[in-house]
Amino acid sequence: MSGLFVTLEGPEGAGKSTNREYLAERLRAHGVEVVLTREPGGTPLAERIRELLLAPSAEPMCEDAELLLVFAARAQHLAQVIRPALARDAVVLCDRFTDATYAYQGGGRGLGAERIARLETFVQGELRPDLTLVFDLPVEVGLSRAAARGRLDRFEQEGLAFFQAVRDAYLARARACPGRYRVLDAGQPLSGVQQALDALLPELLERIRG
Ligand code: T5A
Repeated sequence: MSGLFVTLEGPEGAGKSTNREYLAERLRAHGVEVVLTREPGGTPLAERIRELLLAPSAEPMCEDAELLLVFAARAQHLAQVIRPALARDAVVLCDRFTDATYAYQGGGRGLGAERIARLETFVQGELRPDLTLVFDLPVEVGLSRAAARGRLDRFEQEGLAFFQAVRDAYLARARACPGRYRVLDAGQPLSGVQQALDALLPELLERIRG
């Protein structure tokens, strides 16, 4: 077996957390070591940075501070969790990674992709996900799912145009590099999304078994 770095992406409320548990169970049933993690966060220190990023604050967070905090959390996460797991040939299922930075800070906030790419190389070196699952759905549907959970975080308080730009950025990235991305219809009932994941399982297992 060889390690595999799989990221789950998509706009708010797309079902990434729900489905990463499902996918992890399916892989474990085949004897695969799966490390489930998330961004921003994934280590105690990175989770503290996550709190800073998500908490609504009276002092507006400037865009550069947001971008650097996201990458600071990522550097810690890579060093403590992701690289060690891949080095021992585990499968890493990560709820959001750098595609989220291109979508939220790039698409949503309008920061240039070149600046993000420079930080990506600085923090990650050559490391990129092997496979990225984009859970795609209309932004209104995702936001209403997120709102049903109660209090909104700092990102969830953004307007529809922000989330439309996030969704568009994800889809543009998937179109530009179809080998790495699989776009799933996350607006359908959960059973349908899970059937789509089941259909992906043979490909995943083949890649894991090298
Ligand atoms: N961020 C993150 C950046 O700006 N830059 C970055 O680089 C990174 C890494 C993180 C925030 O940080 C930002 C983006 C985010 O705003 P988060 O918690 O990871 O926050 O992201 P959220 O999208 O806010 O997480 P959510 O929990 O809202 O979404 P999920 O995980 O996609 O959805 P999930 O599984 O929790 O499901 C939401 C609800 O919908 C239901 C579930 O039961 C749940 O109640 N649901 C469905 N209902 C009907 N049909 C289906 N198919 C369903 N699937 C799920």
